[in-house]
Amino acid sequence: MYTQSMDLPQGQPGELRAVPADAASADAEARFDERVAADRKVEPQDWMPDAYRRTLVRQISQHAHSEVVGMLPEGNWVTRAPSLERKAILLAKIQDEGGHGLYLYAAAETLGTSRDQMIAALHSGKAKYSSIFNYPTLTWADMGAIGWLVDGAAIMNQIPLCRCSYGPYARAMIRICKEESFHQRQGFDIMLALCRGTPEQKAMAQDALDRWWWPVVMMFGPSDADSIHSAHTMKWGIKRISNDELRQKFIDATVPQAELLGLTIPDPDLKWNAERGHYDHGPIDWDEFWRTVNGNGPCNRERLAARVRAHEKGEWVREAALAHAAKARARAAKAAA
Ligand code: BYC
Repeated sequence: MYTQSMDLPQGQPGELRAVPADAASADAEARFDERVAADRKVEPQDWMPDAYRRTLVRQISQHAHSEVVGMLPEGNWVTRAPSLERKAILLAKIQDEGGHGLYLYAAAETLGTSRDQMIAALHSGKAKYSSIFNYPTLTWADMGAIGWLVDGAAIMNQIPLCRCSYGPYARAMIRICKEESFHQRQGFDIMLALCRGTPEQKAMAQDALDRWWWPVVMMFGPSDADSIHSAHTMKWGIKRISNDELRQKFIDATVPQAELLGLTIPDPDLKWNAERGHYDHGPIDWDEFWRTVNGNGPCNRERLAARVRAHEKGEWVREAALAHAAKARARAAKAAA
């Protein structure tokens, strides 16, 4: 779907072109504000403020990197899935995450930033990816917890992004959310099977919930008071719902699911507040969050090293694809002559 958006005026095939800021006429900014206020999509060929472009590239590339790095903790369990069916499902899910990364890199490319630039920023440690993928996957129940909780949190965060003001990002999110919903169900299904199984299996499910709960609650980002980007991203219609509101929605939706599984959420302060109509929760360990975001979580180094290794090992594939494309172009040119 993005190849159409990439087809910008005066561009050569394969060349990234975005309308430069200095192409703006005097009233371009007013037209941009009007468009956003009227909830009409901003498209790649439209004029946009530089700060809007930069913030989109930051968020979309961070999101794309999260999808791709997010393949690693699950990839760790493909060979150890307990049945052929579970293996096939897990493989399909991981493959979906790679696809999500691809849609998102393509959406960011429409803003004039190449995939090579984004990947170089990830590999040099400059670009972020979601904190959640820096935690280890120790047992099969972690595959259930990731699907149920991590994908569950991702859906909560991503559904509002389907209404994001930037067209290519919003359209990518629609497809991604459909797939995430399947991912969430497969995770819950793993948890349900374990909770209906032997006492050891149920204990494994509880242990996974104990380890993943707080990192997932943190996934929504810093509290609203500390969210440096929210004011702008909300004004521009990129973000529609704040970090804390999404976190609360996630907790409210997940508590009954844990009850159905017969599992205990590891938060002694978690209780229904009838006055607010929401669950109250205990304090979040923001030191742990920032430690992980800043590169010092349990698996940050391992994850980045695995990505860099995979990229280097894939060099020959990229070279072969480019060589093949060049030969095909030459053949087509010869045939046309
Ligand atoms: N981890 O001002 P704030 C998936 C950073 S993958 C790391 O609130 P913003 C899946 C933030 O970037 C789903 N960093 O920022 C895949 C900023 O730093 P910079 C991933 C975080 O952008 C495989 C600083 O903290 N989802 O579902 O307004 C298998 C201040 O934050 C995090 C997305 O990427 C974090 N958790 O709001 C299974 C969704 N949180 O950039 C599942 C798209 C915050 O200034 N992204 N930071 O250096 C967003 O919605 C927003 O970017 C966030 C943060 C809500 C994450």
